[in-house]
Amino acid sequence: MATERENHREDVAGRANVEDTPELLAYYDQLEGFHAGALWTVANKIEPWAPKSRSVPIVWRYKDLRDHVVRSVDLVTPEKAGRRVIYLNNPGRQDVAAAVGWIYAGLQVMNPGEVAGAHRHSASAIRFIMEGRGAYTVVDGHKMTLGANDFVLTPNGTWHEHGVSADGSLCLWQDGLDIPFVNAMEANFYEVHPDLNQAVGYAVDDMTRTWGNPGLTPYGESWRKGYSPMFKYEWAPTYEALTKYAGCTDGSPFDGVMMEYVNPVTNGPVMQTLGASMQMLRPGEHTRAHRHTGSYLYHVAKGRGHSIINGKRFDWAERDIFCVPSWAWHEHVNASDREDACLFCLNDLPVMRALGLYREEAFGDNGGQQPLL
Ligand code: GTQ
Repeated sequence: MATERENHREDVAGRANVEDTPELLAYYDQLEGFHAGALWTVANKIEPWAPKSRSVPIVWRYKDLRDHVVRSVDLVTPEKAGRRVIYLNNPGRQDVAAAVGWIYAGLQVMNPGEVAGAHRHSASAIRFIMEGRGAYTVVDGHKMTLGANDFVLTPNGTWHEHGVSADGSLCLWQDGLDIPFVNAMEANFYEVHPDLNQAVGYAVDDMTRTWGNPGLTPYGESWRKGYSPMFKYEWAPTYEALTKYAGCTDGSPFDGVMMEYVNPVTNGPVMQTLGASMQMLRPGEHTRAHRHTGSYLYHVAKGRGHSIINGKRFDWAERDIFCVPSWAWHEHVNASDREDACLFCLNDLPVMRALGLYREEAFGDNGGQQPLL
């Protein structure tokens, strides 16, 4: 395992260490003219000792952003904007519009009675409901009603549209998509629904009612698509599951009591490219620091506390969103001695695991990083 010191040493045997000479510089110019280059001029950059994320750890505070997001309601219509969204723009990832790594995220807002038309794309999406009554999403003709902390999937290639019923209230939610990843793969297609809105063809919430029953699967039904048929995961059963599990486990020293959302047919991730989990930090809990590959976007579903990411402290409260870039040290602290805190996490772990790129490491034995700030 490369240490931090080794990461900065590029002059070791076996690593590129060629000094520029006028002759070499002229040679590089010549190669460039033929769209070629000498590997030793880039080798140490393109083959780092350990992952070097360009993403910056950030917390997006809801108290700072909410009013700005709501302002967009007066500025643009969903018809004109397609999706009325303010996206999270990581300073290290502006070129690909990512919140962290290859994950895009945004805050979408909708008034009662508004609808954002149906479309489909190669990117997969989730939405995590933040506030409001009456929000719904339609996925391939299945309508899902959505409340706070519910989490809904719109997988790769599915038609989807969002709206708020006329008797609802102003709704805000977090979108999370693998747009930057699919663009990096140069595989993104996009299509608008010919009728602009889909016909609802099933009983409301049928997919969760069919596939979302603990320990039971519908007799005689089959599902072979690459994503979960349980399009919506509700907050109440999620919190109940965490509470039950917390009653009989010590949890992980690094993550507290954590559960992954799964495809009930495979027990694997909810979609092929995006995974999600919810973790409970018990009152006063301070997790041990570790790091792993993959990009992680946390949404504070409940409570308040802070996380130390690469030595820097980030305070968070309910509805704040923060990111942990690949291979960044991180530990979480629940600030309350009485209440638990819950963190929803969207990540690209399914990609890391499927491609054999997942790796993790604990931070020594001292139980935590020393915050620099
Ligand atoms: O709702 O389908 O924030 O396609 C960005 C792109 C949301 C969506 C976003 C999208 C959507």
